[in-house]
Amino acid sequence: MKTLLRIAVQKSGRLQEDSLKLLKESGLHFNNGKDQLKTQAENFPVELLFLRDDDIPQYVEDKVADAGIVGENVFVEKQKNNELVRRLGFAKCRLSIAVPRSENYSGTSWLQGKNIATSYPAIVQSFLTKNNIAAGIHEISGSVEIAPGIGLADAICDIVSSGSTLQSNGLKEVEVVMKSEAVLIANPELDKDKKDILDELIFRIGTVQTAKNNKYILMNCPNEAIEKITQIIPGMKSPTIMPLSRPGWSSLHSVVDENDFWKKINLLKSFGAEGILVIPIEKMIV
Ligand code: PRT
Ligand code: ZN
Repeated sequence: MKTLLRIAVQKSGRLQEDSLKLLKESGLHFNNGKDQLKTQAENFPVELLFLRDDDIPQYVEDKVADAGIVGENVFVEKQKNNELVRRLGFAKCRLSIAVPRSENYSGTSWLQGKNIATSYPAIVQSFLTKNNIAAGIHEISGSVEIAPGIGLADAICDIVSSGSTLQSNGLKEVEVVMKSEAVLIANPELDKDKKDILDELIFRIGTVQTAKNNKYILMNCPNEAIEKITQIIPGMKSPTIMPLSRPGWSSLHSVVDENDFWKKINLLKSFGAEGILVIPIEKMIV
């Protein structure tokens, strides 16, 4: 029987859409009809299992799934026999301690002897231990942000993204305990066939991520500017240069890092570049 790598993804929630999108961009074709428990890719030896995110690390440890996509916060909290094989760059957030806005928070010593409500007791305990603080941990599974308001705890430790949930509950963020993003985890003891499939998938994810961080850029420029432009956007090896029918001008094609792009654009214009086009890249193999 053909080996399939079983990958657990969130059944519904914040991670689901981007997880499936990344797998599709990595070239996997599958149907993900609503309420399906599992589905098999048509063109790649992968089966997807749809599960609650909190259960995924345990299933990966038990080899019910071979790999999974979860928030790093869940991976760290569960402390299962899982290996982090790739950061995926979406669902970015932080796990932070927040206290009522009226409190005069002076530093971690403020937490001494207090009660902290959280869904992440293991992460909070290790933060407290590291900071030599003895505090109570009150584990609750949802609506953590209301705990101080109803007298259940003095502080909370919860996921923060924009900060608006804290804001609307009269809380302020005082310590970032960890930063998180979606991660691909796997059982560390996969057999060779499964490991080969996982490695191929990781390679493909890499090409998608590299492509996302880069843009294809085209522009017209005076010939005397080619050298200066080449120095700031060298591309993968060197830019492609084609003469324009207008004497003294060329069309220059290159690849530019998305993060550098805005910094470089004014420089390119100052060198005389015109008609600059920036185009997304689908896959990039370096
Ligand atoms: O049903 P299931 O158990 O699978 O899902 P879930 O409800 O446990 O998780 P879900 O879908 O809410 O989140 C999945 C993962 O997304 C989390 O484990 C994080 O890694 C990541 N993530 C990214 C977030 C957020 N951003 C986020 N903003 N998870 C939760 N939130 C919540 C947070 O709990 C708080 O209530 O959003 C609120 C804060 O958001 P802001 O923007 O108001 O600060
Ligand atoms: Zn969950």
